[in-house]
Amino acid sequence: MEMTLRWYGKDFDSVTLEQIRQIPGVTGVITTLYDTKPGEVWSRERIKKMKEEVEGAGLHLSGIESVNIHDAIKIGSKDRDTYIDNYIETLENLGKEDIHLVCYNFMPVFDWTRSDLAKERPDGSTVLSYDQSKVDLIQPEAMFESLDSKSNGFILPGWEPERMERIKELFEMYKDVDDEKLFENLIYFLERIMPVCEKYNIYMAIHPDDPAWPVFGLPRIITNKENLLRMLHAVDNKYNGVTLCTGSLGSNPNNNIPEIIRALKGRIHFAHVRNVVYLGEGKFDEAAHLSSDGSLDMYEIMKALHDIGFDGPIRPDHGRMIWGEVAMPGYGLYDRALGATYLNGLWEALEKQNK
Ligand code: DNO
Repeated sequence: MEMTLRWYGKDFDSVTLEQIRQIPGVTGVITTLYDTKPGEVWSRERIKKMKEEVEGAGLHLSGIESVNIHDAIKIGSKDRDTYIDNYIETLENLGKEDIHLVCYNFMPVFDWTRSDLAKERPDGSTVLSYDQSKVDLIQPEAMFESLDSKSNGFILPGWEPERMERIKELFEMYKDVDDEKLFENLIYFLERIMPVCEKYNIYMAIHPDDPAWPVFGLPRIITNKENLLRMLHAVDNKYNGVTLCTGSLGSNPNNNIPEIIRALKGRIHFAHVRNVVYLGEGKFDEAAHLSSDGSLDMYEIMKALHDIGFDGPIRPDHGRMIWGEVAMPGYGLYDRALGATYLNGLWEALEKQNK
């Protein structure tokens, strides 16, 4: 296991590589070229520069989150092959620069969705929160405006303004795409990219849908154990793998995360570990990483990862906003550093117990 932190790049993140380097036990960074658009080819020069910057700070570039997928690929429109060709070129350039992990998602239109970016908890910290009954009352455009106005001036991943400008058009394009169609389009994409992944040893790690159910009537297919296994079996290649995100899967209490981890043995290439407080159907708050602060048992989760021999990058996920920090919601330094330290502590205990 390699403990990492997500970093958006110095033009987009309030956290610096120097700060990340000082979190005990964090040796890697998961990053991206945040100003590229889905469908664009990432040049080898830019990838090289990004890698040098991370390595220059004494850290390892452990993987990319995300290389986003153009909607044409998800919709399966006529021009999808052009965008898949571009994606393949990006993968080639990453491979040539010795980068071997790519996290992506296959959620239509939006990436993750929340109804509140700064819900106050009793201790005065603020967290991201979701309430389906609130989401049911708003239109996607209004949702974007409300999230954008509360993002502390940061561009939220998956909620880029350019994408939101086209929101009506995008919904229209998805009108004939149901779960099965979306699944077929995912498989088509994976089959086309597997040869380049094999050639350059690039592990693809799909991120689960967040929350783990359809939002705004759009299909969502990476939501539970059955769907994850279906997708892994459909393209039964070790390079077709998963980002095990405990918070996304954990938004649905029917998902037993340790059981899912065991079922996905060998195909989890990246782990996002965080806690959520389940508040009733379609309703949850994010929480500190500690088991006692939320509904998930972090010891059992780390134990399952340890038991299956997980050896990929792991990262604390969304943190609470604490100690007056102003940062991208979910991505401040302080609470994620606490999370990393806690997860490292659990891991050390598991290692020693199993010696
Ligand atoms: C949210 C993240 C997601 C994730 C993408 C992966 O904070 O977990 O935005 O990076 O879904 O493509």
